[in-house]
Amino acid sequence: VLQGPDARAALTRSFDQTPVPDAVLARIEQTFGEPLTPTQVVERILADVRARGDDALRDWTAQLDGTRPETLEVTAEEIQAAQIEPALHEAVNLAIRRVRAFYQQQPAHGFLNHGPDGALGQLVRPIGRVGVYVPGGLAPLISTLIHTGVPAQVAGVPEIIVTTPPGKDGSVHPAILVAAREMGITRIFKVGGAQAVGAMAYGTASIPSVDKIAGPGNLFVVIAKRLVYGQTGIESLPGPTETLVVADDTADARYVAADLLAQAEHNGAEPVLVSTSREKLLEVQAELGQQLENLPEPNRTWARDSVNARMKIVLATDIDEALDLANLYAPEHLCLLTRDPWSLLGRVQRAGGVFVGEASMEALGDYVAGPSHVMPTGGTARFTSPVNVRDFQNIISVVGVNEETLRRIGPAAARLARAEGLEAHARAVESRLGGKEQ
Ligand code: HSO
Ligand code: ZN
Repeated sequence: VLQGPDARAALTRSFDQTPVPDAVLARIEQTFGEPLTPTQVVERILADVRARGDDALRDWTAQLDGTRPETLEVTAEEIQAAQIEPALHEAVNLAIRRVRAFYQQQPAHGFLNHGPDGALGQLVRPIGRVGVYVPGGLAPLISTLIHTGVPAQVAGVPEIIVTTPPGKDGSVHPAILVAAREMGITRIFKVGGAQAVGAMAYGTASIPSVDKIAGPGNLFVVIAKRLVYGQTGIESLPGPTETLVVADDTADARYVAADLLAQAEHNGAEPVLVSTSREKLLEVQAELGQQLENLPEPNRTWARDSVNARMKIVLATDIDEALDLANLYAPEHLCLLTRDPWSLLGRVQRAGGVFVGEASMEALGDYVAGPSHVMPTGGTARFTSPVNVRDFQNIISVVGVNEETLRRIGPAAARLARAEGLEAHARAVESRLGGKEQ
């Protein structure tokens, strides 16, 4: 149990120095025959995709996902034929509807103010083509397609493509295909990992390059997104998930444990518990042990790995310190299981999402609450936001002043230009001001 300065140290993060799990390093060495860093691996993959296009995608997919897709694109017939049980299909539709309804409320319009100055404003335009990365791996994240694609659609993006790693049998989970169909998305590619990011950045014969790549992924996907930025846009760097639960003495230990385990079963997850009560910490730890035992495999192994490798347990002196620590850590998810959680909202400064009270568990937010579950991880909530409509729009500044205004403000521009040593700028302004022949 961490306290005081130790707790602060444990919750102070460095994105660049996040330790790479041993299992990942071992897998790299096994695959490449030498101990490369994840960044070196991604650089190799990206260079290969750039040079060899589709063939590189097939080779890396065979190597890393254990299946070789001859055609990379899911056919229209496959999408059309995909079926899932009716209750799941309804759940997919409910999620789509609720995420859409949520983002339709986000103000995302421009302005153009015609006033005495003429007109100044901002045009808002959707991004042309967006690539959504849907993680596969341990679990096919059906909901991630919805939680990334729907905000893009609300923004007005005309073309959305999807990449997702195929399962060992070479197929994409039918629920992902059904969700895409319900959303009206028609282009889905069976490629994941850094190679998918490379394909969307550079384009290949099968996969068109996109203007922006969105969606979460594992360490390699995050590194790849960072490396291709500039060639294409990225919305943020959402990586392995994390949840920080603030629990006081009134919290129900069963719920606290359940919420921590729910995130722990994600690959690479970091569960954090901050409590103001030592008894509660002990209670939750006992609950955690028990609930872990009751999880079926393979989930138990996944969750236990996160708990053993990365879980942090903190005892705070009071609720103020608990919130300070939460703001320091800047968690992807901040869950408030306290006496009066609404009273704490004003103290929340840094988090991807805040989950207020017992009825609003993070797992609900993962699926059907409304806001996108793609939220900033790794402490990036200090400067970025959950996926939202603005991620899929560009702003274009409009400058349209009238002549009267030009006469009033032009001389200042010319003066600033000469102070910068930029004579041609000054003359461009003065040529319109008259009286000063060049
Ligand atoms: N909690 C994950 C998202 C997710 N959970 C998808 C289930 N499916 C990252 O926020
Ligand atoms: Zn989740």
